[in-house]
Amino acid sequence: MNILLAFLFILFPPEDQIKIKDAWMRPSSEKMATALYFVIENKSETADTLFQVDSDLAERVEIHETYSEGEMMGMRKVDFIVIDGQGSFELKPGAHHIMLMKLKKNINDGDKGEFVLHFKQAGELKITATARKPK
Ligand SMILES: [Cu+2]
Repeated sequence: MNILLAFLFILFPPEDQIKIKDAWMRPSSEKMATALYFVIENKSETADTLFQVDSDLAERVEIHETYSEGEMMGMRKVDFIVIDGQGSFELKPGAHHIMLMKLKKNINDGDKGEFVLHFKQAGELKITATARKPK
């Protein structure tokens, strides 16, 4: 029985090495920008890297971090986010986020948007985010 289970495990490796939780975005307007947030959970032993996010909602999508320099707060593009093996990473207001620039349409409270996340190990992952105001 155990041999059979091991065999099945090889044939069908668990798909959700990466789990995305609580995906949400801020309501915004056409031509403006907004941010997408979610929690990444890495169930695998190996570290993984998020390096690209695609969306039909915006003309440009970038991974951003928030930084402070003295009294000044700003945000800037980063090339990737690393999630440790058996670790998690939270994108949230005031920290890392996915920046959606030049929105192609209004995003209203309750609207849903689809995104494709690209990970080095886990590959492509499709997620749905709901628009809501920050809690
Ligand atoms: Cu930003």
